[in-house]
Amino acid sequence: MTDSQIRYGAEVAEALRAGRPVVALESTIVSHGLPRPDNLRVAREIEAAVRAEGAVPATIGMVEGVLVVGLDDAQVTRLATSDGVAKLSVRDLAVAAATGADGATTVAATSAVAASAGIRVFATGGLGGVHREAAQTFDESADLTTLSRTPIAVVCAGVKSILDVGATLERLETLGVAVVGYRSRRFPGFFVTDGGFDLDWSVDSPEQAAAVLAARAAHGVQPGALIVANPLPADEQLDPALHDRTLADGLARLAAQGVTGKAVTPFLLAHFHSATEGASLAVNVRIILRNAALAARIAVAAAR
Ligand code: PSU
Ligand code: MN
Repeated sequence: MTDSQIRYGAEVAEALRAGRPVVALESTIVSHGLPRPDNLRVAREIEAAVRAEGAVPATIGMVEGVLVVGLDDAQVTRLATSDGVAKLSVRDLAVAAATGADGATTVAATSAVAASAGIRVFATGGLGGVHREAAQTFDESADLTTLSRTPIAVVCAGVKSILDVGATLERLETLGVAVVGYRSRRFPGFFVTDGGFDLDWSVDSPEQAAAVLAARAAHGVQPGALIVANPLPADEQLDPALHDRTLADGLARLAAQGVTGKAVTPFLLAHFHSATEGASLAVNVRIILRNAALAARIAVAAAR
């Protein structure tokens, strides 16, 4: 039998004990969301962006069946460069542990593990959500239902337009997940600044985001997550015309090749990165680094 306790990186364990700010980071964007070899470099840059704002990064993933909060550099390298790394949502964690798998955790799995470890802030790129055609396929990311019962702040750039953005926002409302824009009342569309939908609320500082977390904890009423939607500045977004063309082409290829299920998101991301000749990758990296920095500032404010 394998030992299935969660392991903590030494620095993360020490920071959590001392009540110092910690930011959770996911590994699926590293293993499945970004192309090699850039993915490893970016994984390191994300951690550096968290540190630069005074928080400790805790990248979460599974190595040989061991769930780790605070992967070390050798472990991140392994998940970034080896083949056969599984994409782990919450339901997969125990099965992967018992079978000794290497795995990268999605937003759902990362947030659930982070919250259970007492980490209050998590930075990622974009959330999973409701896929187009979901009315036929039922393909809705477990990110949404998991966030409905997971008390953590998730800093992201909204959801990609590869999804049904409006339906995703409706489901977040139904599931009781709070959504606030960061200095914006529009829900961002990941590569593009404006995803096309209004938000009811915004916060204008890391301190205000931390105050939301404090109020939620004090009330003890709402069990779910706080999504802090952090749009790219308009002059840093992917050219919207290029974006729309690439999306239409990617969706057509998806249908033609019959790609379904958990392969859909990685397929479309890879299509964007190759079809835009790296432009979408550069934008993707900027998004993640900005979200990591904001998450760290929120974690610092929440730890005060
Ligand atoms: N959206 C992105 N990039 C990603 C993902 C989502 O823009 O890499 C990853 C995240 O890890 C997210 C997961 O949790 O894909 C959602 O996958 P699915 O739709 O299979 O639940
Ligand atoms: Mn899915």
